[in-house]
Amino acid sequence: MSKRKIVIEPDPILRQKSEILEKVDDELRRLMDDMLETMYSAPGIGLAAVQVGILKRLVVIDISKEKEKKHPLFLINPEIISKSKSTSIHEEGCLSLPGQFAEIERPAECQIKYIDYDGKKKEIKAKGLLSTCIQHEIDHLDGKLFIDYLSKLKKDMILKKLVKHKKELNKIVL
Ligand code: GNR
Ligand code: NI
Repeated sequence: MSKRKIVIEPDPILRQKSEILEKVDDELRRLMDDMLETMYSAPGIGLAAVQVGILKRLVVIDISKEKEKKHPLFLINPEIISKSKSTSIHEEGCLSLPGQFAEIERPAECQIKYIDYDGKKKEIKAKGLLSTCIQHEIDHLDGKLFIDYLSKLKKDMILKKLVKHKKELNKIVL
């Protein structure tokens, strides 16, 4: 397994739509393993393939707490089948928006279908943090970030900070 580099906003790739995967093979499983390692090391509770520069409809999630047993979820071609009318508000962060957090309102519950690590069709119903995280990740697959739900003023403030942050990062690398 190897850790991959996470793409930081602003970057045009984060705005592109990811493509459906046609087959589940060892190469894809290798990529999922790398994504999981990258997510755990960040640390984060979810990661979409586009965040490591790959425009495929692929997500890894693990919302288990530090002391609990790890419980990774691998979602290939995830699709929301239904969303609840009731909403909930969670503070969200994103590994592509380091240091930025905001309260975002989304449907409280969702039902999704996807293909799992072994290529089997699955369906799950999610609520709470898992539901929030799944919706955040599926947004990534459609080129959407949580800052898109904020007012233009708040969004521009965050983008300005990220431009500055990326310049600092480049100074260290170069
Ligand atoms: O690590 C993450 N935490 C998080 C917290 C609340 C709602 C969504 C998330 S996902 C985020 C990792 C990430 O950027 N996934 O795309
Ligand atoms: Ni994210």
